[in-house]
Amino acid sequence: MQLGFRALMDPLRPARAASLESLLDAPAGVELPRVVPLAQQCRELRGKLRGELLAGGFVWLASGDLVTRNADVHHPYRPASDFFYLAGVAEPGWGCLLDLETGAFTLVAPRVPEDLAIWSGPRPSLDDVASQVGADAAIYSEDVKGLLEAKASASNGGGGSSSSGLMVHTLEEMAPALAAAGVDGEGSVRLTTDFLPAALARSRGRKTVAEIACLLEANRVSAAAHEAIWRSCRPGCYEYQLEAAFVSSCMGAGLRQLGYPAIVGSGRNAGVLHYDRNSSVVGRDDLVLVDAGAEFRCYTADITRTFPAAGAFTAQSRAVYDLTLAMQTAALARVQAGADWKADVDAPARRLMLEGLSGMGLVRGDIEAMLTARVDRIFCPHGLGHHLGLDVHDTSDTGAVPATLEAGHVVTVEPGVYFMPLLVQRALANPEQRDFLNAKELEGWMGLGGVRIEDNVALMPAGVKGGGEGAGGVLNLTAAAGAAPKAADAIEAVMAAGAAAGAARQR
Ligand SMILES: [Mn+2]
Repeated sequence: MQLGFRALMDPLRPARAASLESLLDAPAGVELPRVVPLAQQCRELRGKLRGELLAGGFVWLASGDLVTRNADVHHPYRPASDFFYLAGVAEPGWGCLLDLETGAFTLVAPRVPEDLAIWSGPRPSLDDVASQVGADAAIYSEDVKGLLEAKASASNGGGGSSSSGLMVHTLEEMAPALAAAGVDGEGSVRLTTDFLPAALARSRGRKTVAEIACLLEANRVSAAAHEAIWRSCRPGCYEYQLEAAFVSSCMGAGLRQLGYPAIVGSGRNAGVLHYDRNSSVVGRDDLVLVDAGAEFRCYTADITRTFPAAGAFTAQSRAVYDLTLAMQTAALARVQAGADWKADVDAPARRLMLEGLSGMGLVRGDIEAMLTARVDRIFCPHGLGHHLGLDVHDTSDTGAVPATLEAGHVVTVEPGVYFMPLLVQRALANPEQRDFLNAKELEGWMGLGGVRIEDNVALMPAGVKGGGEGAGGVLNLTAAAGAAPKAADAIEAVMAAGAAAGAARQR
């Protein structure tokens, strides 16, 4: 079904239309960011955080402990994001101290019983870990108190030290680990949680090129893993078997952990936003929505693709798919430094969705009136995206939802069109919304579940070679990954090749 979405796109900035294709693929002439040694990456981030905390004193962060799964079994370990950001260490029970005056960085290791080596193998040597992440020293936790008290008595006035003591900046959830090392905020070492949360949010919200390189690496592996699912999908399999194909592809490529539980929803499950039961049988006529991403150095990709289980879109599923892709194309074209997320990126995509649904005969009436009545929210109840980094819903000064886009921001762009029974039923019972819906026609679309298409986009920091401010500096990390194409025809082609290879193996 041709609905003429291109004509509906109405770019806010006509000049940008010419470079639209460059947003969909790796922009020509843009040098892709490269992963740098971990020590270099962390040293730069420590310097950046120091710039956010103008006063002196120390920063204390802790890696966090193993989390119990059941009895004496633990979940796979993942360090606290704020700790890993500065320290680059992925070991439970560690801490770190950043001297804000000198920049000296000290890792703090837990003292563990020697017998633990029998069960868990030898601990890494303190010096090895310190040199790997560019730390100036590594000490055991019993030496933390002495280090801080010596610093407090050596300093007299200025910076973070004064007659009232040495200031240690930390986060509420990380103070207990410091207390366990004998520093409880009484005496000459004072603790404060007033400044560090905002400083971390500001710093983490604007990525360095090295961090963007980590996200690109996560995207490379994750995009290829999405394709692996398309090639292996056979109707009649369980959703979790597609999840297994994703995990296998990521681990095979060297990335062991996902950034969040993989969402693999077929049929109506595709319309469940955070569906991760992944336990249904995939039907021949189903669309399958997969939202999954692996972590590289704890930086996660967050990619969504939707494909037809049997390898070919129907006219109906193709119409919804193409509409969603048109929404994403329109939103991507507006991602640039200075753009207002809600007005410039989110709103145009919603307007476009209502135009499309209207063309399909599913809604009717004036588009502006529908937006006022929040009819768009029936079919797309979530925002167009969020910040992305060490956390899948990453932190920034405005929280996970972007406000005004800036150089250094990395965001997801993820429009969706869903047919959720609960939301449609509610709308049909709502006098402000029901007249906009074509209930009879909608019935025939509910089995589709939904479509979401999600890419990760970096606004390259100013001064980066090949990037810089403005449109030229916007890099679609998922497109640059060179896998998991979005055009419906391209998806069908990958699936056809996968099916042919599978048949050849069977012969
Ligand atoms: Mn997302």
